[in-house]
Amino acid sequence: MSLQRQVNIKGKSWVSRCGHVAKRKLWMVLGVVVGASLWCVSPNPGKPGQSAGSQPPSTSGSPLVLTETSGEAATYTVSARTHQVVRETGETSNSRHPNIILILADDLGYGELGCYGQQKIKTPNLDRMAAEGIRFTQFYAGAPVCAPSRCVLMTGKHLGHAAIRDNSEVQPEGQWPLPAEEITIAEILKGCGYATAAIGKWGLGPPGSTGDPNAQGFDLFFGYNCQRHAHNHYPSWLYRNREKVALRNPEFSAHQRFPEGADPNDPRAYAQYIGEDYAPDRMLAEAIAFIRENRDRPFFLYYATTVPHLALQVPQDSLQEYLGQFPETPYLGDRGYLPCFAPRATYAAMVSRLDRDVGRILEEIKQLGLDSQTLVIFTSDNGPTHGRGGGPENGVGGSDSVFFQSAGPLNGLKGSVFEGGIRVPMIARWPAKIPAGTVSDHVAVFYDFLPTFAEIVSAEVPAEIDGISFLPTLLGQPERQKAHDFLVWEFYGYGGQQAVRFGPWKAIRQDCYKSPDGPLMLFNLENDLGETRDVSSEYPELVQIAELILKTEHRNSPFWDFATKRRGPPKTLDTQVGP
Ligand SMILES: [Ca+2]
Repeated sequence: MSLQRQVNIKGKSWVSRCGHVAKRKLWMVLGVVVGASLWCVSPNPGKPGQSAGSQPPSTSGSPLVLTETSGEAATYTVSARTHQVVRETGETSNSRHPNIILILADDLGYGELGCYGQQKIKTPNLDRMAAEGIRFTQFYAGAPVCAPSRCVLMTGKHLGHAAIRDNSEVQPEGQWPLPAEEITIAEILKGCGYATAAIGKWGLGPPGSTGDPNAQGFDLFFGYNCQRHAHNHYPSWLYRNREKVALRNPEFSAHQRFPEGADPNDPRAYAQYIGEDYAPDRMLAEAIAFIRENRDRPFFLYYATTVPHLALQVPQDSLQEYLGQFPETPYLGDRGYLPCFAPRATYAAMVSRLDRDVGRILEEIKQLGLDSQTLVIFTSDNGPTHGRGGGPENGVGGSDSVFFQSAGPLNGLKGSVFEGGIRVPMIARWPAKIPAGTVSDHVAVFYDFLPTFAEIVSAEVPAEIDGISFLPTLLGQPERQKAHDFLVWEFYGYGGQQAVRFGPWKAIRQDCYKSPDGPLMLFNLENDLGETRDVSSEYPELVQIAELILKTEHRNSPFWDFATKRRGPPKTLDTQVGP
């Protein structure tokens, strides 16, 4: 059925073929046409025996041919068994759009889940989610750091086209905002009747700006608006929409050195970096409440947890699971963030607690009877934490991506367009639709989320997006799956970097601010997944193709440009523009 409806998103007239909402219109038409002569047709017909006025027929009636508002003729019958109107296609009135829960970890590496090969950190819930659903082996983040990656996710445009191409802080808080005209996933789903919530870390514009989550399609926002604020997992407040909600934590900086004279081997000396309300716990509670409140209608929950991003902080009950399991050197705060008595145990405990939280969300869905009508996706916004190789002496904030082999077999960490910075775990579970235990090597990327969700709800997508829906892969129909000719990253942080993946090939340029036309490296991921052997001199024609793709896919930005060394937007917002 191709019922179309006009919706208005940000002053633009938007044609949306949203089955659920459109069907309501149809039911109204049917109610008028059919109700008078047969019985009152509604999306929720009264149960037999209820005094709802008229009674459903006891047997299926003659087929009813109606012209839908699209002009198409369609045949309907009334099911004797379920008392529902059935379209010729078999579609019933109680079919509704699925709920969508998109869980985004922060700085979780490709190798940090058991189902992706992790040996030291336990992630039983995510491993089970993968066993019950699908696991992608070649899934890519939008960017190697937070804000641009989230911009790509929300808008369906790669970094060569995206509005936000680096982390760019503005004063007094927050990051440079998404422009008003950008169409987000949340706006598309909201336009299709979804309740929408963003819970966790936002990073795409301060409260009251054009990038405020409430101005970008989310009915509810709860969490950290500013990425810097999210450096502390025990903040003294979080936002609910634009209001500050107090937490039972003292105010303290997330970047401190261990006090001189204190004993680094005394765990009690670190108590000052732990509060009472762990922000991820509060965010989980909000997520569960949102799910419960919206159990009877389609909902979209974007759950952007702040874990396992630094600082290293975790409640004691989770820490206990790992204390004493690894050789430890107390971290004293000399490489940023907060001192930590047992940094490895703390990191592992943070990931396992996140895994526990995912398990709780899945359990809630099950308890509410929503299991089969809820698509749950888990992924990460970029690769694992860095720091000159990431070892125990170098890792930023006491992290140790070498010890945990956080990037698995990949080269590079957060901030790099080598695979380790951008290839991320991606698991999806939807019991009624996704065949259990599937592993897919389909090459997909953050900018595919928007068209995938749009396809699920039969909505139009904005004309200028770069993504391709991976719904066929989810549904176990690889023969229907369209492939990307190439993927592109054009990242303006960490010296400036570009990358393009086409087939098994990956071309990379670093230090773009120094040499915008510097040489491209070329790797063959099929036989060199670790990107250790540059074969650009052997395949000059492939280098030329990569060069052409990067040039063609670049769109000028007012804020970022390698050649003129424009490194970002202004540090303050001149005008606070919002609804
Ligand atoms: Ca991140």
